[in-house]
Amino acid sequence: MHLSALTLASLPADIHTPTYDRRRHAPGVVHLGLGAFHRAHQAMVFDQLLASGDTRWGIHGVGMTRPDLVNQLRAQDGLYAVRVADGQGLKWQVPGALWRMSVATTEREAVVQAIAAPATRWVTLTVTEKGYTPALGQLLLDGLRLRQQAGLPGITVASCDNLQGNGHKLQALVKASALPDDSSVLHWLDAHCAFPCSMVDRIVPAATAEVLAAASQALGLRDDAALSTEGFWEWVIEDRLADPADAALLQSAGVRVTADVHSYEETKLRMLNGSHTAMALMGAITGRPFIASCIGVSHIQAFVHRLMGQEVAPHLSRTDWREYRDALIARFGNPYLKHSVHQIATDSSQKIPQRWPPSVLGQIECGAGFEHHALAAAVFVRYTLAEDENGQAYTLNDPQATSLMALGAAQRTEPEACVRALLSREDLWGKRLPAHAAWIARVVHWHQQILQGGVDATVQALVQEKS
Ligand code: CS2
Repeated sequence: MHLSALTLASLPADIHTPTYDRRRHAPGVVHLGLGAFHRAHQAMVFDQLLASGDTRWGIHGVGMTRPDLVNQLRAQDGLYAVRVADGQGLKWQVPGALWRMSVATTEREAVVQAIAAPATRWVTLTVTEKGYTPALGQLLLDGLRLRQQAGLPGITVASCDNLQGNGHKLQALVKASALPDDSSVLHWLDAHCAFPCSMVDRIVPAATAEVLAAASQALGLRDDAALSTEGFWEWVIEDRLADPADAALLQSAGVRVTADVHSYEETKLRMLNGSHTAMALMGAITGRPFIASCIGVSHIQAFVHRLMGQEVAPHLSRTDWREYRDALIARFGNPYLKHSVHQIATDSSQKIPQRWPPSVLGQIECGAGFEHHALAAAVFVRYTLAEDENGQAYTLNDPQATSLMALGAAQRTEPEACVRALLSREDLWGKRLPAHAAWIARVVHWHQQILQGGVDATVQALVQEKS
């Protein structure tokens, strides 16, 4: 038997389940990008608000392309279990905020109508870095225009993707979709809708067979949509909401609503996500499957510690970075999170621009070293070979895979030219680094070391150098 509305009552008493009515009200939130992250993060915040008696936080979840997850969730009435586990303990919970589901590619009209529905007050997005396309802008604009035409109130449209200034990017994308004679919708967007920037954080790996098995053990029911996450979560959102009263509500559920999201965004992107990408690429090449297997290796841990402390931290506006760094190292080591390095290495070409170059440029500006980032960049070059150090092939899952692999293949015969070609790409490194001779020279150096001695020996050599 599956987890569903019918079987919910049969769950063991220690599993927290929704007690509020999930059928009587229309959803107040449309979420675009119904992946693992949203279900174990924001959906659990909205679950808390629903549990407090506020019926406006049910979610219409939208899968952007693939129907499989939406189909599984439909078969389970939007219910799924989340294992929250780390050094502090382990518990299972079934959040109940997901009320409706659609797939954007095949049910676009339903999504537009959901955005335009009178009960909708928020649209939240986790569509990944590569999701910010004109098609997304058009989808949102079509729904928002219907609201304007119907005389409905404006809404909050909150990008929650790992992009710096994500709210500004989304607002610009939506506005760019409007035609020149659409000026009335543009005025309405400015006057009535809010596009706050937002930083979200919780490590939520794609579910594994082990998690699904643990779920059926804990629930006594089959759950094809179960997830595993850590206890830690953070949501920082700019205090620019269409309904200003939402700020206090979100705060009551543990969300930080502030004028200064920027400092949280930059810290998280460069420390957490920057380290993640470096470890993921190292893991892919050395054959270590999970982030926990990478951080468990002393020289990789030392590398990440130094990357954050020496090259990232000096350019952050947040002063509590030491605590943040140490907490991150513990989070990366969480043995319950089987966070696949290949999952994080996915779309590296879209992730690197936010995660690494800002710190390198910061170091260059103050005349300081950037060896850790240069080594990470060299690891990325080696990664484009699509074969680990044991000769095992892997897939580059990236919108730029074809061009990256075409450039990367040359490293077998002409390594330096290959590094130079990959470092010349402004889509990855921005405008300044491709012209920075010292940066290129250091990446070339570390890449040579990697090809000669392997990733582990190279990382070891760097962390043994005096800091
Ligand atoms: C990861 C993130 O896959 C990735 O690129 O770095 O998903 C990371 O786990 C989250 O941002 C943590 O909040």
